[in-house]
Amino acid sequence: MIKLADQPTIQLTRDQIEFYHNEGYLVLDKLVDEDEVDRMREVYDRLFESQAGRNNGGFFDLGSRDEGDKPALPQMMNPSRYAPEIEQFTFRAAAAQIARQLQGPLSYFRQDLAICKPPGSKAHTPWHQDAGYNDPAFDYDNINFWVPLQPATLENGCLQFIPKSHLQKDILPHHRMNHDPKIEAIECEQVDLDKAVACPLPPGGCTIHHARTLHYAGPNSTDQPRRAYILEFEVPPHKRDKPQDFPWNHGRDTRRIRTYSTFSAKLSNKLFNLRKNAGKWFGAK
Ligand SMILES: O=C(O)CCC(=O)C(=O)O
Repeated sequence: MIKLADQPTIQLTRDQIEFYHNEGYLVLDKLVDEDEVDRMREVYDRLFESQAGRNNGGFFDLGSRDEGDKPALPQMMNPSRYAPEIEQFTFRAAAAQIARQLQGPLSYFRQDLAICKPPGSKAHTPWHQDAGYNDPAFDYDNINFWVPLQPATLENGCLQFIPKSHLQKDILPHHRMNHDPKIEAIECEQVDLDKAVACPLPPGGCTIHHARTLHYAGPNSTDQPRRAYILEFEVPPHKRDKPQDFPWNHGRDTRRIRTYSTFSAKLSNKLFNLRKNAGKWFGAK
């Protein structure tokens, strides 16, 4: 079983904690050291080169129909599943410490993911609320740590947020990107763009956002990939008195869903989840 590396403590100030709860996001200039970022970048590029997870629905194109071999906006679920050495880096332990300060002692790691915008990619990540992908019968207070492995700028697609958009409990109306049920990404229909705040970051810094905070990332007009490594932390979700309906999730027919539904993918994902939960129950931090 993998044991996470011991970590230096990052203590948020009271102002930072208040800012996160009031605004729905927070910017930290440093989550991990640059040498960790360099080591992580090597692993990351290897994983994207091999399209790890393609056969079980864990690697897909977020922003198009995903019909060819070269996704325009490649996303990988659970990169640490394919490269367990990621758990020896400080990303997860450092983020977990901060997550507990924001979510309380029940906070636990849910998953990691990675979204890479290739050089010159015109693909934007549409405005959305992460909870719009989840079960509409529950309220989620999950948080995402978004860590760039090179500078994140307006030119290569840093994250942008709509402050306070997490305060309203109901998820806003969304649709599948381009109204196309074959595309994974969802897009919000009500965004006040005048309120958008762009958050450029140095490598190894991070933005932290709530599952209801509206966010977006623009295209990458540079000649280098924009690599983002993302960690999600959860507290047990609350069952809503009245479930919402997310019509954008009905009739979804993406390549990811089709791949995910094959017998071998189901088996491999089930085994992965069993191993992950066993780690949680039997003491892996
Ligand atoms: O990296 C991106 O383009 C989008 C990231 C995102 O939507 C998220 O971290 O929730």
